Amino acid sequence: MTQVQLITGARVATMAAPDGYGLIEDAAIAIDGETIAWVGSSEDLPADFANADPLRLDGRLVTPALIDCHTHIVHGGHRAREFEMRLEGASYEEIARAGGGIVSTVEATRAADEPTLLAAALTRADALIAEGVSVIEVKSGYGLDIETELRMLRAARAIEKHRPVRIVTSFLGAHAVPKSTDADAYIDDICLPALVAAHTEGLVDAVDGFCEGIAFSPDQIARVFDRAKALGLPVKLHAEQLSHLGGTALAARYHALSADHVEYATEDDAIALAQSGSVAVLLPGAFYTLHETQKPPVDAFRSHGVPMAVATDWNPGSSPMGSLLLAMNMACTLFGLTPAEALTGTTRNAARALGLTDCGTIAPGRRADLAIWDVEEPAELAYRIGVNPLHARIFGGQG
Ligand code: DI6
Ligand code: FE
Repeated sequence: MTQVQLITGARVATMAAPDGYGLIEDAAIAIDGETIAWVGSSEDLPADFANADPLRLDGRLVTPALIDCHTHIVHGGHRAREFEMRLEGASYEEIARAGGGIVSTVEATRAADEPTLLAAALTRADALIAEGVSVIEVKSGYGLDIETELRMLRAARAIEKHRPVRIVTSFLGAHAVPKSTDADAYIDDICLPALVAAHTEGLVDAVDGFCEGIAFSPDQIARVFDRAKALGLPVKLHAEQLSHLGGTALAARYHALSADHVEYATEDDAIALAQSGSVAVLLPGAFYTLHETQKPPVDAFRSHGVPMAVATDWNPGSSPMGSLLLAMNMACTLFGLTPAEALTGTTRNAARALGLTDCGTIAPGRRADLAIWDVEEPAELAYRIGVNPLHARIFGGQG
């Protein structure tokens, strides 16, 4: 990789304006080390940034590099049989209650050592990086015992030692109740000690949970969140995915970074998220895979000013989807986002959903994490299905 210092002849979607793309025509971007030093119209480029050998882009579009703010890319095995069962008529909940679903991935993940988990995760990270992704959030939650939860998080952290990408971890011990265990006992005896051990090892950037009839109640999640707060960790929640249980309101009470899925969220939930400053993370891959019909309340999010992000939710059960561009397309076609909202959702608002303030827009002082696309219009990124127009990616100033 080579150091890039000046980009010229670009069409830049800064994503830094309050609405829309923040487009600059015939733009230049000056980079100092890992950081954006200047962005603007080429004719205004200060003389000190002039460079005899710029990277000339011939009108290509530059956006912030994409951010996938909700994934489960560290896991063992796959669930193709479950896919078949659903097509034969079984529901996600029925499969979960019959011992399939998340619990079957738990078995495969427990059986995998760290190098095996890492190798599979690197393949998945590569698919995202190939689409211009620079930050990937990765969750635990397929261990459900202390040792495997820690192993998953170690594998997640190791990704960035092997690839030019930034990893943000979430501890998701409260993801499912292990077979023949009581949910409350699991929280006390395994989930909370695992969280403390993982935090002590520096493996946790945020704490997540699955608040659902087939997983944990709001009261149980609240106990996990209380421990997170005591450790000084931010929280987020899988909330209102399959039913309305009050997870979104709970997340808002804890000033969560985000509430994710939120298909069954109400207008009151939207108001609560707006007041807490939490991001609504939309996951159309799970909605599509599970043949869901209840759409997230996008109009209420808009009217109450809730920032919306879009992510893959890449996991082996409800969203075996390795394309963030496809998630953007689905967020538009299935949930009615505009292409500008979808791109905001995988850049600026995705950074916010991870509590990151140094990326997600193209502005002086932000990290030089950029995606260069062979497209004319920013809307093209969400428009095509299964087409990857990435020309190049710059990560921390290196291209
Ligand atoms: N909701 C999801 O979409 C994933 N986890 C969750 O809580 C699904 C995980 C899986 O089915 O393996
Ligand atoms: Fe998820």
